[in-house]
Amino acid sequence: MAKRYLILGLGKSGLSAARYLCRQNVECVLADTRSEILGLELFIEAFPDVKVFLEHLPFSLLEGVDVLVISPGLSPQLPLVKEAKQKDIEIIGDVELFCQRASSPIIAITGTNAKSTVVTLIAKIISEAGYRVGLGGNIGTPALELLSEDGNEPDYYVLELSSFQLESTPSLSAKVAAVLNASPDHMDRYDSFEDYVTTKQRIYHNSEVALYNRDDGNTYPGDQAARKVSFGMERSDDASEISYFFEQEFSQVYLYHDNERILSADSLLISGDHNYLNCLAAMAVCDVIGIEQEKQINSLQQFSGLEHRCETVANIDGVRWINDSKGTNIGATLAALRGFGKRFPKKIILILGGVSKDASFSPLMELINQYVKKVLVYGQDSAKIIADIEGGVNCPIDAFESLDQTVNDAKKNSKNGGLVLFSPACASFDMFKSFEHRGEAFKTLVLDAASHPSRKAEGV
Ligand code: UMA
Ligand code: ADP
Repeated sequence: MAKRYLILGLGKSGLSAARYLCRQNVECVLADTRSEILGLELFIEAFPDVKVFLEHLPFSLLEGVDVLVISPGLSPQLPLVKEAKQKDIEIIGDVELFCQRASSPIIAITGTNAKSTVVTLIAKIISEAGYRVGLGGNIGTPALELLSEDGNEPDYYVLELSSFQLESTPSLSAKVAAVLNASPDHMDRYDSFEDYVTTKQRIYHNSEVALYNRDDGNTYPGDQAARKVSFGMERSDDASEISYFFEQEFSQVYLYHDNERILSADSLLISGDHNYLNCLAAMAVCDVIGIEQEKQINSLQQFSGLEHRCETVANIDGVRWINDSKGTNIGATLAALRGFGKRFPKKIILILGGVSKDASFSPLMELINQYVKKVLVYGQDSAKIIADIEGGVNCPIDAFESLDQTVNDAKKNSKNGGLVLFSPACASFDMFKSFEHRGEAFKTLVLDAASHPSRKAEGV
């Protein structure tokens, strides 16, 4: 008998699941806890007979339902979802529907940080090597939108997967799967860090090759994959393992694959240890699928980094301004401080602020003490950030009401040869629609301050 679906959550991924199922004439009902949904009108125009429930979602919606398709942003603790579990209704996500249908090899990448950078690099290398590639998942394009209606598939799918998506994707069986790193994030959703790591590790299940980070034990796949490949900051001690790493020789850093020197870090447009790791991860994946090394190198050397990730906004009066708005957790901000710290010791003004997601900010203290001359804090969780770090840092910390005031203060306090690093270590939703919106706001404030120095300096 045909199954009946309830699609819960009508954001990008929920609507993609609804379109996918409705096009196949599968019986489904749509629901969302919100009262207004972007894109819903268009959906209803295309599928006027489908029932949609908004805001108040009674348990009776589950009557006759076989499968609940849950959106990644919705907590499994939502009463309706808990009730569905109690009733033994199958609960899956949009990526699960995709995995059930897709037949080209899937490269699946997760990690607390670096996912978007690494999947973008992999997709760029694959397509520049002449293959067709579908890039999607958490990076923005819902996985189901990569399936074309005529069934013509790309040669490879490259999926960025969040822990939320991995909660509800049991059929994933990747050609290559990677957990790039794991540090505390989304602690408002998971019971513990271990719980979060276990969810990330689901990506390895049934994978052909597992790629992990030797410097981060939480990424180790154990026996979950047929073959293991690893990358890290140093050469592996284990001779039996295929290993990617980088090494400094005099003042030059080189990227290696086993004993073979592949390229000099100076030939790349992106910099910082974290970005060298990202290139190594991309190379490891592309080697598994057999892409020629020369083609990989060409693509890596042309990549100038993604917007809002350690992006240089401007050099103004000898001060470099960095927009790292995608730094939404402590791990990302640590990577940014490590990346810039040695070049700007005690010359960094660090801007933190936003929604903490229940993280502790104390792991930032050591690098703040090494590299930062002043910390500026703004936004919803300012008091928590200050409480977490003030007992352990040796530089001033100032709090501001708005990002505007924060940028003005950074401008007043920065000196020739210094760096202002906007790497908030928090989510953006207290004041902005998204990390992109926050990054654009920061860039506008910086460039505006540059074109009207006296007006902005006065905070008018
Ligand atoms: N929401 C409700 N009620 C509902 C449904 C959703 O309040 O009934 C809220 C959610 O709590 C959330 C927001 O609406 O605050 C969006 O949630 P969603 O699940 O509908 O999101 P989509 O629009 O479908 O986008 C999702 C991913 N969003 C999340 O995981 C929160 C997008 O990742 C992803 O690009 C998209 O699918 C396509 O695959 C975004 C993200 O923030 C970038 N991801 C998190 C992260 O990177 O940290 C995991
Ligand atoms: P994600 O998609 O996992 O959020 P991004 O590539 O968008 O990853 O980068 C998110 C943040 O993490 C940015 O602040 C970026 O500078 C930082 N970052 C990038 N690569 C790494 C890495 N290898 N380790 C830690 N942080 C990283």
